[in-house]
Amino acid sequence: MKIAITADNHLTSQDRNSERFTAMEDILHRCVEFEVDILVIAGDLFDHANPNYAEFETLYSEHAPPDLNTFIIPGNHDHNLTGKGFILDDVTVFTKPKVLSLENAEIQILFLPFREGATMGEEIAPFSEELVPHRWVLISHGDWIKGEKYADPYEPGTYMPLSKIDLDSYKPFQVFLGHIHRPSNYERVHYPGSPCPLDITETGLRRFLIFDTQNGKITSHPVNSPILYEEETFLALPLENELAYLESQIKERIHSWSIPEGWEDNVYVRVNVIGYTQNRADILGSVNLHFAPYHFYNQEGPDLSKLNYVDDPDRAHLTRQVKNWVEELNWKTGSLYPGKDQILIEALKVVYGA
Ligand SMILES: [Mn+2]
Repeated sequence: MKIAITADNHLTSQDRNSERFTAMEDILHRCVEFEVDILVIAGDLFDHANPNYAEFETLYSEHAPPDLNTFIIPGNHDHNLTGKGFILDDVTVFTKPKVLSLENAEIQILFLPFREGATMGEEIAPFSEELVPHRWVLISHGDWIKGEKYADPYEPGTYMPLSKIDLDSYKPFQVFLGHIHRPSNYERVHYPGSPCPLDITETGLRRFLIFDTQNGKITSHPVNSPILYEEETFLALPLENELAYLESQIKERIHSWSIPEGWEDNVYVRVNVIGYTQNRADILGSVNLHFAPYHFYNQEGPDLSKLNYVDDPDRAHLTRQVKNWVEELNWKTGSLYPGKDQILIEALKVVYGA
């Protein structure tokens, strides 16, 4: 049995955000393609508490495979979502915690709708006798707290937390959560992420997940969202081959997006170039050329406001020297340390006095 998981679709109306409906449509098409049996929407299907059920239903009726069963839980945005809003037989909303035992799959699914002020641990506890360790899957909407301790649920900004203690006590096989829009995986905890970005802060390729109960495997599948955002900053240096230096960074960064061929037109990118150059116009030309297959976010064009023109052979020589030193540094990586790029930027501020 194949279970597709999405969340945080944040549908408003076709008028306001047709792109979010298009991303949902793509997921439904992929459900046909992959012969998905169950589609799970782990909260925030709708952006707000008075959703337009009918527009979703129209889309669903047109594109969902006929034998698909869809299970939805409310998230913090659509917390009062109700099954009464849907007239489709194959769409079920769980407004209360519910254990579903899948026939032939030897697996239980616990659906925990978002409940304000609750922790996931509290909501799982009543089912602890019923759930078979390592043979059940959790679907909910909230924050995964990485630490060993419970986070204070009353602390602002924490939504229905799930802790490591909960995982260790109740032993779900896998956990699929809505709420965090960035696609992420932490051991057993998986956020499919928003399938269509809500704004420029939600960068990168979007995805949904498929959990195959046959082999227990989870696969990630890109969503052909009509909007994808990227934001990139490049460092220009007054080297002899400064354009080649910039171009290699740009190529590397675009490659790292992993945008499938033919999706270039979906990408809206914000580009900053900082640093020092001997020719600002050449830099602009190079950026425009390499990003030509994509759109600039908000039609803003690349931001070169922090790119300084320099014409000083001595300082250029120093720049090359410093760049080599930094590159040769045996430097620790990790969030506690500044990256080599940051070190270079700070060093060049000294060289150029700005
Ligand atoms: Mn959300």
